[in-house]
Amino acid sequence: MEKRVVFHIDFDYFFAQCEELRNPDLKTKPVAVCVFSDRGGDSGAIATANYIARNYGVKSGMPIKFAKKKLEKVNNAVFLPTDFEYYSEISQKAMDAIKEFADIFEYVGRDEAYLDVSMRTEGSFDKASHLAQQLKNVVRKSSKLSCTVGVSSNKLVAKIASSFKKPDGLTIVSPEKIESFLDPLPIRAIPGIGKKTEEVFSEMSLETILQLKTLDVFSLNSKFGRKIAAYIYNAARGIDNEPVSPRQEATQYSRIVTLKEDSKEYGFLAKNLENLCDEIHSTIIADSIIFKSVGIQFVQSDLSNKTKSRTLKNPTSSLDELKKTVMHLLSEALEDQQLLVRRIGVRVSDLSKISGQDNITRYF
Ligand code: DGT
Ligand code: CA
Ligand code: CA
Repeated sequence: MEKRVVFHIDFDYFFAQCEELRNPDLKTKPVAVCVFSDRGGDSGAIATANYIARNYGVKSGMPIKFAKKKLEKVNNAVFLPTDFEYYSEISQKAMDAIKEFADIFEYVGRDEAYLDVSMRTEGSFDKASHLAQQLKNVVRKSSKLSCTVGVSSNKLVAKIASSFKKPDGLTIVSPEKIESFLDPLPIRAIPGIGKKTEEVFSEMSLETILQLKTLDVFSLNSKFGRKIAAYIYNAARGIDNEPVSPRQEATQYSRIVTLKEDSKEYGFLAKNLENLCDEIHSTIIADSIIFKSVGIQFVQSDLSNKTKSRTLKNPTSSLDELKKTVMHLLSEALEDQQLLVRRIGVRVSDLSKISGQDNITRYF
């Protein structure tokens, strides 16, 4: 078997970076993205903040009131509500670009993914380092996002490496460097070890991973139980055999855009849908996918949704057929249209791989 090479990608200050993307003026200001609770006022928590706001002590999970206090004396601080749909749109674009770099792509969440690149790098960390740099450039070009990449021979160390230097970081830990990389790190650098577990070790005067390694598996067992103990014991030694397992964000491909202006005019909507069809089509071709269902979606001026869909006679990857179906659905949807359309989307589903071109590293 080839040596494994694994990337962990994490988008920097993700929600806040997305907000900066659509409003570049924010880049020079402290920005906090807030999940306002339905109790109104400032009740709720900070989802994330850009690095300027972090410098003032604003953190994910912190009550909005605390964050406002921290930024009290800063007159240009900006507090924004979340817009998950928009963040997903950005994420999807970036993930589509990222997938192209993987032998096996594992979607973890909107701002995170693992890539197995063992085959294409032939197990070489030199090649991996170039590939990772290239990937960062492509993400920057295609979606204007900065991300941080960790590279190692397993998922665990790749993940730890990606949180080592942020934002816009790239940390490469080749197998022979794993030990010297991990040893000086604080124990909480191990994913899953939170405040509480850290305290247990603190009470034993254990602060670093090097110190953690002085505990034998039996003492760990008695403190945490067999399963967690085994995880911690192995993690401290950089051992992780978990494969990167092919996982996509969904069993469908979809694209949605916010229209330049609200509208219910066939021509204008058709033009937008056509672009979306082109975009979707290029990704399904790249992934050797055929689809059997096509749908369109309106988000209307009152934010309500309207969808239309159709199942085709046979699975296809034809752009013409996609467009023709979408235009039929559009006419159908506009028949009794009252409200203006604010956002419009296309989706294809009922997917399968084009037979004969199956690529074992990617499936649904
Ligand atoms: P970083 O450190 O540059 O990766 O910053 P983020 O903001 O990307 O942090 P990350 O990767 O832990 O989380 C990704 C997104 O998940 C983040 O932009 C907002 C959301 N998120 C993270 N922590 C919290 C939280 O405590 N509460 C809520 N509501 N959302 C969170
Ligand atoms: Ca992140
Ligand atoms: Ca993350």
